[in-house]
Amino acid sequence: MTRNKHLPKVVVAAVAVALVLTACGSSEESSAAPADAEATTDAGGSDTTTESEGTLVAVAVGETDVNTQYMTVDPASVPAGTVTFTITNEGAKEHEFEVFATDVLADQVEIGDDDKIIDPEGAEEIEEVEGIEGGDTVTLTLDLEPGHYIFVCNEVGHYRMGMYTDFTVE
Ligand SMILES: [Cu+2]
Repeated sequence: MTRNKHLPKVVVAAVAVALVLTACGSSEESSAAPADAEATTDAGGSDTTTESEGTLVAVAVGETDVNTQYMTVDPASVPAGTVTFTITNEGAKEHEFEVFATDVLADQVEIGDDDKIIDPEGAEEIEEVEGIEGGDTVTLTLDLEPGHYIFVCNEVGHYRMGMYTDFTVE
């Protein structure tokens, strides 16, 4: 993925979130997903300035063709602490971003009859951002402990078509 073009977007998105939080009344219809995401910053989350973003990670999701989809993450390994994900939907379909803490590798998750994943035994669902529409970019800030994580999109069939990735917190 292109690295450089994500950096300005991160800043813009963070500023946009800060403005929404400050203004506290803007009637933008598109604020649902980012607001949900932002609300989950518990550890150290009292600080809403851009200084609390921590390590920046770029996630891209999209469709390669009708049978193939992707989820990429850069970098795939970060130090423990605050991590801000900028999730860009490069495709046309609606996607989601689910974060699980689990030892199971991203490509080893069982798929159920409904063509969605079955949460791995012992996996802890850390966060879920739904409804990321084509062309949208959302940010998600989490406080992550060391361990192995997987990210998946659990729209019907999307995991099977490749929309998952591993992530490590050192
Ligand atoms: Cu998807």
